[in-house]
Amino acid sequence: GAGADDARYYWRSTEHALVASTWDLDHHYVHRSIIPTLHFQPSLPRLPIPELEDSIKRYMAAQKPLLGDNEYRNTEKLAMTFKNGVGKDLHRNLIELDKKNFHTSYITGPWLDMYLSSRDPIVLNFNPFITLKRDPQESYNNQLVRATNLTVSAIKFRNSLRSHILEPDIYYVNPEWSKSKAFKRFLSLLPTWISWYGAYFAEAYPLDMSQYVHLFNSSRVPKQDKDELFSDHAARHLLVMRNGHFYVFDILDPIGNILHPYEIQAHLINILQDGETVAEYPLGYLTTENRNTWAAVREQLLQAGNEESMYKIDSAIFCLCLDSFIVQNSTHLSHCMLHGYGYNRWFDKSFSLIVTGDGTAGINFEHSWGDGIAVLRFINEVYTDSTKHPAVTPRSTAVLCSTNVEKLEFHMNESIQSAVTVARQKFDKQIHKMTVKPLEFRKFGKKYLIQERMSPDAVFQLACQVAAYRHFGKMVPTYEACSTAGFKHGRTETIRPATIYTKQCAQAFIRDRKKYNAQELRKLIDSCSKYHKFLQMEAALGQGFDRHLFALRYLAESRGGPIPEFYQDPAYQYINHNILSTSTLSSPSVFLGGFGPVVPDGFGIGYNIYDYWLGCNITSYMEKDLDEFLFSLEGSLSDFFDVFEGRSLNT
Ligand code: BUJ
Repeated sequence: GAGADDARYYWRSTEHALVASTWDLDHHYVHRSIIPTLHFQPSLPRLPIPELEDSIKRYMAAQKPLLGDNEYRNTEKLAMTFKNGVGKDLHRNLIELDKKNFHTSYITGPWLDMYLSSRDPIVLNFNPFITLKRDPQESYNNQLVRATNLTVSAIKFRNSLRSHILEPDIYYVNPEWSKSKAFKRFLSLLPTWISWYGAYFAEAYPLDMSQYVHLFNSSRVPKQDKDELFSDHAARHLLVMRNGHFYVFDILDPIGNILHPYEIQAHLINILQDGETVAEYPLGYLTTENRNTWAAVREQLLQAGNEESMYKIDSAIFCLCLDSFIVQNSTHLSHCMLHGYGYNRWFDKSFSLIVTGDGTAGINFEHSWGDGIAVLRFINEVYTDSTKHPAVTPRSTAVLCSTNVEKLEFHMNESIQSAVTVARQKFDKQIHKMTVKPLEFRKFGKKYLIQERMSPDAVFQLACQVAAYRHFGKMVPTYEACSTAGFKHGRTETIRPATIYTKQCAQAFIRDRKKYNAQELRKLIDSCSKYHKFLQMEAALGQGFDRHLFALRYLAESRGGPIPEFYQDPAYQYINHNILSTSTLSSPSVFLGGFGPVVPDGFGIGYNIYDYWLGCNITSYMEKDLDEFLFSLEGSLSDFFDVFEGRSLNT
């Protein structure tokens, strides 16, 4: 391992010397938290298992707007039979099991299993992306400079995490004083078994930090029927992809210090110069395959003598993709980050940092190991650190002294080559079917809605419901992701934004447009907003119904007995066929984000509500429908604006 041996560098300007001399130990961390990273972990509350009675009630309430009277009655009958029979038994079992697994949550195992057992390609179906804003100093967006700076900051994040000096994730209700140093000192003095309560009394909610172990040095490995998560935290190398070629170099020395940024930069220059033409058989395509197909080809790769190279890919700290093209517009950007051209990605990696030719940067992540909150935290820290404390400047071009980059060469045979060709053909076909389009709505944003005493999230969700009602002529199953990271090993719960209130509102805005005045419509929006806020709170507290019913079904399956009739109800299957799959995140460092539809006839809706506007980015396999949906969505939002302003609707 090469350390930061300054004697081996030549500098072209005094600025380099300045940067180099300040490259001391403190530059190995993003910060040094007063509170240790895992301080709250032992005293985090456990994810509650809702009462079965409550879950059934919530389930029936969510079914109501989706079903006709007869279907509803039938579903109700099945639900009652389940609740009083086999469901009761399963629920009791689930509670017993949960008591025996005090270290985790009831959903952790089943949810991970759900991801790892799915045989669908992970690209488009599971991996989301999040794109960073550009560096505010335009010259720092040079691809090499930005890739170096982001990489160094990412490694600093990793070092902080490993040294337990990364600030724990905390959700602050009153950030002013509970974020103060004095309060943090106080919390750090509390013993870990009680620390959570200390924070709780100040309305600061510590979040689960368990997912971060899989952020670095990790990969999903394809296996027949069920994939595995692999990590090797001892590995010190970075994986870099360029035009489908694979390169690795040690980015940490044996005691964990980051290589000198100039050395990292020199390695990246070396890679950029080497990988100029696209690899003949880019193995990255294989990670876009059906998982069983990929698992079989992987076996062949191992047998053909590629064990060491595969290990280097899987154990690398993370994957840096240096793309060779320039981003044209935000649609092109979404395509690039969500799936790229296939050859320059390794979708199995826990995450890949992608930097395009013009220095646009984003993350594509594998979803089984963790959720949006952890990835977003990482992105925020990396963005802030790389822009406030950049490791290299646009003028610092180190003269090459890069001897430690290894290009991975693979032994191929005809069968492997044809597997790559087939994967490529399937991938190309699939991505061409997918459309993605953004929408910016400028008439109002968060500030306006709060002033109108509306929940911003509820208003956006309602706009989707009204648009869907107009588009499909009925209410459709809708999923909104909600984090349950407030609990030990919590993951997510589903909010169901299609409700009897949103149905009534949708009918008023679409079907009975002429019948209501602005005041009446406002009242309808208001009830939707209140109910949505309530559902949101329930979900965040682990009091939804989706995960509970999912876990009971999982238990029934793992017992090997018959699947209860309740789950075979077409209505149960329908509500889980989420035509609208939605997720939001808000962050000052994020420019764009998105994910694929979860059903062939649906939309994947990523959105964010900013202070003075709101935006969303929607994916679909039906281009014409997407255009119409976007048109309706904008129309609904404009209608709401008219209502808020006291104007009657245009007809
Ligand atoms: O629900 C879950 O358990 C996980 C969900 C799954 N699903 C995506 C299917 C809902 N995963 C997440 O929610 C993580 C998603 C991370 C990406 C979110 C993208 C948000 C984009 C906001 C930016 C839009 C701005 C547009 C401006 C024109």
